[in-house]
Amino acid sequence: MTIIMGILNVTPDSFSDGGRFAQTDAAIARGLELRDAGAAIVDVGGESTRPGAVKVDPAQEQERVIPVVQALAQDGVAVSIDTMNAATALAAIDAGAQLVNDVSGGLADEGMARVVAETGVHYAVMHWRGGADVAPAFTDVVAEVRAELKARVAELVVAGVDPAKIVLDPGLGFGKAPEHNWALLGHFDEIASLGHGILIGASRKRFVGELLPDDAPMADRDLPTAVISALVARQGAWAVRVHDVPSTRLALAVAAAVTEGAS
Ligand code: PMM
Repeated sequence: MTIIMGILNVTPDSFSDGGRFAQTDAAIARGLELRDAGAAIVDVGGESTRPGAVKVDPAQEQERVIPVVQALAQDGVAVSIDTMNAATALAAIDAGAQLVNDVSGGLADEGMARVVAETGVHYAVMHWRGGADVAPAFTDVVAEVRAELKARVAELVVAGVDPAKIVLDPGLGFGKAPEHNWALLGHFDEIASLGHGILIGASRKRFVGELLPDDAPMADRDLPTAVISALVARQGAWAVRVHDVPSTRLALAVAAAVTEGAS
């Protein structure tokens, strides 16, 4: 059964929530709401990775996320920390985070592998070639992403990370054109054949928005996002990372019912 990772961006410049949850109390309340709506994990991030976003300094990042991680963990919420910084990951693990979600897959901070190895937390390793602003350059996106993720896993294992703790993410929208994202979704099996759980982050991304009229509000992207959730659930995805939990929860229930019907 595919689980839901609810997105909690604690950033003033997050494109998808307009920074509404920048304040700690509001962020904690939103995290609890995500859990109550059906998120098995709440993914707390303090640095926007959207194209053009400014880098935050790790101290500022920690100021944003650590009180939120701590409060949610104390309330029994399973928390993941969305960070590329080893120091932030370690502080979040100390505050109760159970999973590190690293969009750089360990490439941005060479200290990350050690933090993950020594603490024994789960590690979501995303495909990344240097950020959201990197121009898409693929001749065979599925083969290249697969090979690069495989190489990443090999390096992390050498650095001491337990392969059983690694989940992989093809990194939709990160240095990828719409056709690359659709190809990765269409060839889900080839990424899954690496033998790790697969995390998919399609929620509200620009390539999803391209299916809608130009003036469609951000929330209109939740329906196509939920459809993607159902499709990848049918392919055995470990988790989907989404902003709107109720729509994806329903979509996953449909997928589960169809799977049950086929058994
Ligand atoms: N996308 C974003 C941020 N973190 N983490 C993972 N594992 N996979 C993703 O696709 C991903 C991520 C950017 O989206 P957001 O700004 O809406 O959170």
